[in-house]
Amino acid sequence: MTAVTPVATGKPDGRARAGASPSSGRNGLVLVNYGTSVLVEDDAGCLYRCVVRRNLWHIVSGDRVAWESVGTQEGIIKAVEPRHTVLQRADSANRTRALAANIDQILIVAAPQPAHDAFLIDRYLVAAELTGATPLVVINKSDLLDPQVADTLTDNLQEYASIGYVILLMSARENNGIDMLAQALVNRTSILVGQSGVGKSSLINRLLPELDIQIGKLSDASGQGRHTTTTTTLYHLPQGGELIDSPGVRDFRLGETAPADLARGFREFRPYLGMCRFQDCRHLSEPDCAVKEAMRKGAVSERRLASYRQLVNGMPATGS
Ligand SMILES: Nc1nc2c(ncn2[C@@H]2O[C@H](COP(=O)(O)OP(=O)(O)OP(=O)(O)O)[C@@H](O)[C@H]2O)c(=O)[nH]1
Ligand SMILES: [Mg+2]
Ligand SMILES: [Zn+2]
Repeated sequence: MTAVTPVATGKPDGRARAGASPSSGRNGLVLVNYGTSVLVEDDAGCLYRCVVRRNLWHIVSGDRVAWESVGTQEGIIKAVEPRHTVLQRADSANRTRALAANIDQILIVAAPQPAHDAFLIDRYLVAAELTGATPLVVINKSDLLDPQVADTLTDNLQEYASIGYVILLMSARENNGIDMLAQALVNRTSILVGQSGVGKSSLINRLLPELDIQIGKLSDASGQGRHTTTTTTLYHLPQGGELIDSPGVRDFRLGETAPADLARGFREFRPYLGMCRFQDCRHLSEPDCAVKEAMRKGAVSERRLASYRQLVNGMPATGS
């Protein structure tokens, strides 16, 4: 018999409770996917390790599932409910894989260290826009903001703020800005994404102090003592709402996306879409392009248009 992994839920007792009496046809929420099995929480807050058949291997944290119990703390997944949103990425073979489901907000975490990557932030913003989740840009490690780094970071942040994205500046280390983050999470399902080492798990530790997730050590040259997150895990927040921690990424590839959809993913382009000379304008080098004209007038940033073009050019040929 497989033991149920003890995952703190952020509920008062903070521990997995033993399963109720076996019955069939139950509903539940997927907290963690381990590959061939998942950790499911039923409506009473009890945790079960459930086997996943091959045809359902794509289920992820945040999925609502129908399952059947086998024994007291185990089960089998029968079906997955339709998702209202899904965050997905493409692997190196361009196959799309879901990362988390039914999320309302995507918290894109960046920091002065490791150096932020505006193109990566742009790709997450597009993914959020296209699935219908609200993106928030979270800048952690504000305690490390020296004037040099602050300049480029501030330029990028102003760009995002000017097109309507919410930016939250905080320090998990100094416990600054955490209340503001907590408020933004109430009664919503949110996921933390971003590069490895930006402090995603450290933020969860601040929000759920009883959890004590082991966190990574960026400066540990030996590589020992690193606790980089390896599984995507859903936690319940004490004030209501769910927060999903995810492993850090070096790269985040969008799945195959048509240029028209990519353009919609850049929210500041929207007023100009449909106004180009050609109906199927891809806003690359076509004449009389309204998006390019908007850039000339300063309404669209040159850097964001370059990001969009890099995405269009990087898509497989069938994506056009
Ligand atoms: N100076 C400073 N360091 C921080 C802050 N937040 C986290 N760190 C440090 O940054 C390192 C990485 O933190 P993690 O929370 O493990 O980062 P992560 O984003 O979860 O990393 P992955 O799990 O690999 O994706 C640790 O050494 C933390 O102590 C902060 O606000 N300021
Ligand atoms: Mg982590
Ligand atoms: Zn155009």
